[in-house]
Order: sequence, then C-alpha cells, then structure tokens
Amino acid sequence: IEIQPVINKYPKKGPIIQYGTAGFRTIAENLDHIAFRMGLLAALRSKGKGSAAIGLMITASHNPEADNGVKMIDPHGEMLEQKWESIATELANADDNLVQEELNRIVSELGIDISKPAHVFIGRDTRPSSLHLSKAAMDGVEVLSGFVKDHGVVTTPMLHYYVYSYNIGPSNEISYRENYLSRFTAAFKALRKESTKNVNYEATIDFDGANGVGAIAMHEFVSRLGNSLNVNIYNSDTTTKGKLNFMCGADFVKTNQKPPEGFAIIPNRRIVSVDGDADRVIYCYVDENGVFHLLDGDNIATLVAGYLMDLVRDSGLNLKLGLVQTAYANGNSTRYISEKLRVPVACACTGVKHLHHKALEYDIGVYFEANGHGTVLFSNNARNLITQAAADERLPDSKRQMVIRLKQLTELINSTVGDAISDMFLVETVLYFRGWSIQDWFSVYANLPNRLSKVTITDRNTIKTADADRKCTSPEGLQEAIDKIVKDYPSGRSFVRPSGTEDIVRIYAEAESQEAADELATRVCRLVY
Ligand code: 16G
Ligand code: ZN
Repeated sequence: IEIQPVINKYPKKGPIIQYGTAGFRTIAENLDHIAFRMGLLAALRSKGKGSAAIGLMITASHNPEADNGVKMIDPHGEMLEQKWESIATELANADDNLVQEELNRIVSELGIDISKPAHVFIGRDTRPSSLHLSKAAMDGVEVLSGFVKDHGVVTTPMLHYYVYSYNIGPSNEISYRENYLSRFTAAFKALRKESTKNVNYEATIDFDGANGVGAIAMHEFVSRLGNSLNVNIYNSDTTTKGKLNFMCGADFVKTNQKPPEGFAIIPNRRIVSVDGDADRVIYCYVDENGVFHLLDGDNIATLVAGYLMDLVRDSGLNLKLGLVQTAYANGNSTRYISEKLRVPVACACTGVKHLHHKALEYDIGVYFEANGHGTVLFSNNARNLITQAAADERLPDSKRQMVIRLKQLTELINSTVGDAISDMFLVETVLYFRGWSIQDWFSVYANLPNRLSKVTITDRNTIKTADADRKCTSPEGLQEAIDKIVKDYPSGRSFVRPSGTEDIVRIYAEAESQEAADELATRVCRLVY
C-alpha cells in the first residue's frame, strides 16, 4: 500500500505526545496527524480483530474547548487494550517518512491479515475542531480500504454502546441512535411503572448539559420520556464559541464546589451536571439557606451499591457484589459502604480502564470515580441467574419482584463505560424506590473535608506509585515523609501521584476539618516540590 502522499497531507506537529489515560489529548491544532494516524491504526486493529468494529471518538471531554483528543474503543465497547497504547504512541510520534514503515512493522509483528475488511465507527463531540479531526480520522481508515461509519455528534458512551451493539450480533433495522435512546428510556419507564413509597421523591430535575453533546442527547431522551421524569434542560448552547464546559458541567461543579451558572437555582432542586462528552455525572443542590451541597461519584457509588446490595439480598440470589473506588474516594464513603452497608470495597488505580478491569471480578461490580465516572458490570453468571429467576414461577412474589427489578436495572445501565445519562436514570430510579429527596441522600454520610492540589515539577515521571496510587515508591523517602506528616492529623490521609493527563503531580489530602485538610495538602506539596 502506497500511502505516503496522504501521510504528507497530515504532517506531524507539536511535541511528543502519549496515549494517556483517556487517549491522546492536547490543543486541537496539534492533532490532525494524530487523528489521521489513529484512523490508520483503528483500521489495522479491526483487521486484526476479525473485522470487528473499532471506535474512534474525537473529544477532550471536560477540558477547555480549544483542546481536543482522540480515543480508541475496543470491540466490546471497552477502552483500548493496554498493549496497544504504546503502539499508538509510537505511531503518533513517528516522523512523517517513517509512518509507512511503522505500519508495516505493526502488521508483521502482530500477524495482521491486511486483506481483511476493517470497520471503524467514528463519533465526535461538539467542539469546533471536532468535525475536521473526524474527517482526518476517516481519511486514515479509508486509505487502508476500511469502511467508515460516521456517527456524527454523539456522547462518548453512545459510541461505546454502538461499537458493542454492532459486534455482539446482527445489527437490527433501527438505527444505532434510536436503539440506544429507546433501550434506556424503555427500561427507565418500565421501572417507573411499579409504584413505591416515594414519599420525599419529586420527579423533577434541572439538567446542566455543559453546553455540549450531553444536552443534545438529553433533548432526544426527553422527547421519549413522557411524564416519567420532568427534565429542565439548561446549558444546551452547543454553537456559541467558548461556552463548552465554561462555568458549568460536571468538572466545574466538582472542582469548584459551586453550582453551575446559566440558570436560576431553585432551593433543594436536584441539579444534574454532565461533562463535555457526557461520560461523567455529578449531582448537587443549594438548600433553602443558600448552602451548596455536592453529591459526587462517591455518593452515587454508595447509593447504587447499597441499593443493589438490598436487591440481591431480598431476591435471595447468590451473587457476589463489590464496589471499586480509587484513592480519591472520600474516606467516609469507603467507611460507610464497607462498615455500614457491608459491601466489599476494592481500590484501583485512577482511570476508567483500571476500575472497569477490577469490577469484572464480581458478579455485580459497581465502580465509580469521585469525579462522576462509573457504571455497573454484571457478569454472565449474574445475567443468567437473574434471567432464570425472573422466569421462575415458583419464586414467592416478593422475591420475584426484586429479581425482576434487578433484571430491569441490567437494561437501564450502560455497562460498556460510564454513561452520564444512563447513570442519571439509575440514580433517579434508586431515589424513586428509596423515596428519598436529595437531602435524604446527602445526609446518609458526611464527607471528610478534603483538598486536591497540584504542583509542577521538572519530570513528573520521577514519581512512581504502587498499591493503587496510595503509596509512593519513588523518589526514595517521599512516602516515609508523607506518613510522618499525616500522623499529625486525626483521620488524615494523603497521597501523591503523577497525573496521567497533564504535566503535573496531584496531591490529595483529607482530614477532619477543611483547615486541617488544606494544611496537610500544603505540607505534602512542599515535600514534592
Ligand atoms: C481521565 C480518565 C478519568 C481519570 C482522569 C484522571 C477515562 C475515560 N478518563 O480523564 O477516569 O479520573 O483521567 O486524570 O479514563 P489525571 O491522571 O490527570 O488525574
Ligand atoms: Zn468525559
């Protein structure tokens, strides 16, 4: 294959770049060649995977509008296999005249049969640069004679779900989009048919779409929801330049501990914020005294895992349930879920792929990062047991009802990856069955005050961690020094890790008061600096 002329259309630009925690991410101007080369690589990956569809998503998620990114989605709708991350990094950084050679090397080393057809699904967020980058990616696929399916503007989890749907079986007549929208609305509505003691629950939310694709998707859901949930959609301006993720969205709310701007806040009303590609969700509210309250991924995790634990128990099914968190999970959430609710908790490294992987160890694996990214995985064993029990007429009604509810929940959840909208439906469902207002949910446990800081050092890779980011193994002595400081703070905890997405080191600290958490963070920052 002679592709040099096309390679030359997308000359390499910018500094060396790595396939990071969530793909390549940098300022949009430096991504043309990356998008193109990822098109090439996705085509090869598809050929090597028996022509299964591979996804390419153009997004920089919660990051500023001027950034963009490319990430690859594997056949089951999951993140790219780790071994391929370094292959992607090498291809992305190869000099223009060495790209062809690099491709040949990948083909021969991995024994890829390039005569096989390739299928690549491409999606993009609403960033001004995304259309252009998606075209570059398509060019890459097509130059290797791959078939492109351009899904246009979609949320990241939509594309993950499309890839998964295509690869699990014959695609049905209705479109991927319609299939996605109708599956989750149907499950949500079915769950609402059961009446409950929904004493404090009110079926109205204010939705903050971060002026991104989440707002577009939500508009489409709302037209299908009927009166099962009243969703007021705000921050849905996806065309005015500069508005994406600006003063709104899940990352803004979580990082600044403030409600989103862009609409009038109604006291005690649930506000649901998603990020720029709608794979994260954060709840918050402002009470009647004007005090802001945040319900982040930890709160969602405990809500969901606690409820699923009850269903498993009440249904009598023998299923092992567990929750996976990261080191950033608030210590009180971990204590509450493991000690009060008796749900086993595991800790994984930061980044969805690590949590996802760990969650596969359970029959029902719930995973959430504090930043609002997460989902629930059901093992095949769990799905089979639930389906069998749901059809078992000998089961007493009370148990059967719980089994059926579990089954409906498996249909409500997008297990391929964290999906802000599917997660929101899940939270709304649990609150509905619990009969809880957002204050009821908030008062379940109190977060320990915490501080997340960052410092820039010459080479962040000198910092190495183990034990799911909780221990620092290099430079020597740093961990001992941290331990020594932490001893000064009751309930204190602190750890440092190099960011996987920015050239900085992150420092997390929690303690019994905000002052103490701040002070602890500052002292640990000084150790790193
Ligand atoms: C990426 C990850 C997110 C993680 C964050 C950590 C995915 C899809 N996204 O956004 O899960 O929390 O990176 O960023 O994996 P950091 O390494 O800069 O702290
Ligand atoms: Zn995102």
